[in-house]
Amino acid sequence: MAGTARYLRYILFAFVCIIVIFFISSSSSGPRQHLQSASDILKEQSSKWRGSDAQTPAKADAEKAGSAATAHVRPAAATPMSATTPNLKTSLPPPKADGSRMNATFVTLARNSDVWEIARSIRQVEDRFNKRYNYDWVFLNDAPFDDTFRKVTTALTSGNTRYGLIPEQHWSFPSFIDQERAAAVREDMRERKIIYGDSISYRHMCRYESGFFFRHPLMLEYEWYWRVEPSIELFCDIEYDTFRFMAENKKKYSFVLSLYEYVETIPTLWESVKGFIKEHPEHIVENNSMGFLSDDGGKSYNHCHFWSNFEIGNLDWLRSKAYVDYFDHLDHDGGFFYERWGDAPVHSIAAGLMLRKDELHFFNDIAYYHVPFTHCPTDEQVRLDNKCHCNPKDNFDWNGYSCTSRFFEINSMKKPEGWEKQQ
Ligand SMILES: Nc1nc2c(ncn2[C@@H]2O[C@H](COP(=O)(O)OP(=O)(O)O)[C@@H](O)[C@H]2O)c(=O)[nH]1
Ligand SMILES: *[C@@H]1O[C@H](CO)[C@@H](O)[C@H](O)[C@H]1NC(C)=O
Ligand SMILES: *[C@@H]1O[C@H](CO)[C@@H](O)[C@H](O)[C@H]1NC(C)=O
Ligand SMILES: [Mg+2]
Repeated sequence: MAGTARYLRYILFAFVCIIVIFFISSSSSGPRQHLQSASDILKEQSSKWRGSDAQTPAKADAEKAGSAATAHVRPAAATPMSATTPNLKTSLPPPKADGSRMNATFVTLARNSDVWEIARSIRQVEDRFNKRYNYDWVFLNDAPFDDTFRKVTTALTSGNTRYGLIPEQHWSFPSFIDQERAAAVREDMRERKIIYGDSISYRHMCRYESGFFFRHPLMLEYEWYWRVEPSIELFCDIEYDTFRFMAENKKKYSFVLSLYEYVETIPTLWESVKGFIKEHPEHIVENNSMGFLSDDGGKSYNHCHFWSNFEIGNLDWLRSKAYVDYFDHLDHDGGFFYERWGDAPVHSIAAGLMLRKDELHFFNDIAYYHVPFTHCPTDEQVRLDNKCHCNPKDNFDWNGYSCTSRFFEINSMKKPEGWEKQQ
């Protein structure tokens, strides 16, 4: 009997010690926890402990040189976190290790000189999303990537990195383009101070993103892509696999920001689109998003487009006959060089006419910045739940220059509470 009592005293003493330790350790975790009862703290801490014996991606022992000269291949295996240095902040569940990852990659078009700007983007994408999924990252360039670019980007990513050179014929003037006419246009746009109006490389870039990146040999190996540009920001944790979301919800194209295009850069784009519709009516689907693109049933373009510096989309759709016929038609009309057609309106019009409305998705929970616009979720609970650090005052969604209201309206979507105050 006396022995049992002594054991009980030991157990009680140990329990008190544990509670004291929890109070000490939680006192540095912010004011949120001050009013919690001990049992809440115990529950919360124990769930953190459960999360922390999960696996984290192996980094240090990653094998650096892959078999192919252009790839840095890492083992998919993960190492258990050291038991002596538990990370109590690791509250996210680990990625599924059962091969349920999607056939997907990040893709970035960049110059060597973009290295520090893309480094910032990668860091944010990894911290907010990819450290849990370790998706591959494909880098494409019209010139060979240098050592610094490869080293820095490989060090920052959790998945395999692959570096592709763009073939010359995808980054040059096609034979049917009159170079003198194109040069005259650039000179005229320079005088009119149209942004990137005098740039040849920007035009090659827009044409490449419109018609070729998804056909690069490296990209042929994937079904899904997420485009990332230099100097972007991600403001919220993304606690689910966005690629899986796209597949399971039968989505093919997605956006976070939409706006009106500069008219001067696309004066005849819609004429070219109408020519395509006439030539290939079979590619235009029922229940499309014409209402997003046009206010008069298709006679004219209202210049609304999804901002394509962010995209999560389906590569097989871009490689489909419908999309390739569309790109070829536009390409032969010459506006990538005789005007300055951007890949954003080109992708958006394709998605608006050749996908069903319900195949497009607005990623409200991907809070995002690319100069000069921000998407920050309107709903406070969304921002708190996902640890967002954007200022809601910066949200562009309901601004008069945004087309996102229009997207909500044609899809009969309910706008979030408080949207009027952000107009
Ligand atoms: N390789 C390569 N990438 C480019 C070139 N010009 C632009 N890019 C990339 O194309 C994307 C869009 O260019 P950016 O300068 O961000 O244009 P903006 O967002 O429209 O102002 C970015 O990912 C750039 O890194 C180029 O001449 N060569
Ligand atoms: C991934 O998708 C590409 C393009 O659809 C396909 O060719 C490839 O076989 C797929 N890979 C896997 C592992 O399913
Ligand atoms: C278009 O939408 C209508 C109404 O929602 C539906 O009845 C019809 O089946 C849809 N058509 C296609 C091709 O999806
Ligand atoms: Mg950019």
